[in-house]
Amino acid sequence: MGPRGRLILIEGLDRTGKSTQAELLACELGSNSVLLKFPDRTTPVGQLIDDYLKNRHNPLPDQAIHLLFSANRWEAARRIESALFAGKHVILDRYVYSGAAYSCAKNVPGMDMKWCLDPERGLIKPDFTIFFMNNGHESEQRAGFGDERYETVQFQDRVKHTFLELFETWENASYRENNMRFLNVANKSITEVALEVKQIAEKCIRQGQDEILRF
Ligand code: Z5A
Ligand code: MG
Repeated sequence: MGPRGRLILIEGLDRTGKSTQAELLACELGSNSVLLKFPDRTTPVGQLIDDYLKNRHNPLPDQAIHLLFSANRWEAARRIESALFAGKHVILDRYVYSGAAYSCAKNVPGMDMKWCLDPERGLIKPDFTIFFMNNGHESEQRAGFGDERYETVQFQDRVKHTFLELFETWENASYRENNMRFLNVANKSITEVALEVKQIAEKCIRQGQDEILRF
């Protein structure tokens, strides 16, 4: 059996170009890669999530939608594992960190970070996470901002702080140092960001690692 594929996550703040770059990276890696976007709106669970995000008056409780986002990842868990063991690189567009950061930023009593992370325990952890950041409020100038439920400047500010708290307090230092990179994409063209992402991904692939990490 050949070496297993790498699990590479592109995470980050809203409208920072995650989907654009995840697609470009998957193209770059070609048929030896699989691209998965979360939420995956094509599954039955994903359709409930899509309704929730598009309909601001959907009465689903915060706890229930949080668990649906997590279930949407569990739906894909076996597919991810099989692809990795078949030697394919799996590129993720958002994942567990978005799940915890958006829900926790709602400040719902009882839904603290631990509560938000608990349903994710056991999911495969990315071999490498690239986190896209920008300066201030560039995201809201980008196409489509404001179309869905969480897309307000005020909420995005809270999400940004929650992401940082999540990495500083809940992620271990070794993962932060060796398996993560914060990438400032402010004022960079799509091509410039793509080149940086490609270099990071190639390094991760070269380094290799047999052991599967888990949340
Ligand atoms: N959510 C959650 O609550 N819990 C969870 O567990 C998960 C998600 C997984 C929908 O997610 C919502 O679900 C999201 C988080 C929450 N809520 N919010 N906010 P989604 O992933 O479906 O969200 P989206 O609608 O795809 O937006 P996005 O992911 O934030 O956008 P993006 O992928 O970062 O950006 P993009 O689509 O690649 O690019 C946006 C535009 O900018 C587009 O017109 C590009 O052409 C342009 N672009 C991209 N890069 C550049 C550069 N470098 N320069 C100039 N313009 C650029
Ligand atoms: Mg996206």
